[in-house]
Amino acid sequence: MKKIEELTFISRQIRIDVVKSLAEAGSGHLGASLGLADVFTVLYFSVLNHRPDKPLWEDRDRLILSIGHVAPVLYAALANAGYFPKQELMTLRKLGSRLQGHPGRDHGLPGIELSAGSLGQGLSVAVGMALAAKMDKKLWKVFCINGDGEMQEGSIWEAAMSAAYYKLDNLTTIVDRNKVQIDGENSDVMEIEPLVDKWKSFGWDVLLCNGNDVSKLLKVFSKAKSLSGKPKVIIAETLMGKGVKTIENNYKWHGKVPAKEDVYDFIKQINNAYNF
Ligand SMILES: Cc1ncc(C[n+]2csc(CCOP(=O)(O)OP(=O)(O)O)c2C)c(N)n1
Ligand SMILES: [Mg+2]
Repeated sequence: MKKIEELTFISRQIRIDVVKSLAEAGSGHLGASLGLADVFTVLYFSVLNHRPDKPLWEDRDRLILSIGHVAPVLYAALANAGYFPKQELMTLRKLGSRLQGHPGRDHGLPGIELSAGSLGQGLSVAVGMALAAKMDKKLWKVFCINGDGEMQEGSIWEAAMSAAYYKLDNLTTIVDRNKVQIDGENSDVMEIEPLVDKWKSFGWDVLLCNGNDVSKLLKVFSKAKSLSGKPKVIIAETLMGKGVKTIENNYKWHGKVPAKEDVYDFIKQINNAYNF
């Protein structure tokens, strides 16, 4: 099987797992979890240097999820990569589960690098880790996932400024550019454009990419890897709800889940999107 076909197959599985686990939970964030399925697939199955059998391997690349609300796609990627048994996905948000609505390091789930949920913090943590790696002369890399609504947090720009100052070319952040957030379009809440110019002016290398195309994502990560001297940001253009046509690009699905009786239809739509 070709690499791209394999990754595409995995991203479909991750989308299905996200839908099933959220429907079982009865609450949570479906929209951006579906939108980010391709980014997580490419990261966990191609880009990251990691060992699911040894989650705390010292030389692993670190993936910092700043937008903790998309925990379902992180959990689905980790389970499919072999960090923990897939059946545990169905315990999402249940009392006592290691899979809480937002990731918590102290819940004992392997592969979780940061307790997250309060927006605007992950990039600062990623900067600290990347700086630590540089100081210790370690070769591992740091990747961060941010939301576009999250760009409205002032702390993002403080972190961005420091990353450029310290020339952290071992840091790549991915901005989920779905153009929507909890209450509507980013531009109706607080415009974040011109986003490329903003990052450039903060001293970052900026790459734009279709975040719902695994082959384009592979290329952009490879391009990012080849750049040195500055931190890198990949602005990944995604669709909220990607794969389930009837909910795509609708901000009302930021924090909604399908009813159990709709799961079959949602999975059917995902399979149709993949010509399955
Ligand atoms: C500091 C903070 N403020 C508000 C929230 C509530 N909140 C959770 S997700 C979200 C929307 C963020 O927008 P975006 O990053 O675009 O995520 P998307 O809606 O695309 O999933 C908000 C306001 C939060 N988690 N943390
Ligand atoms: Mg958004």
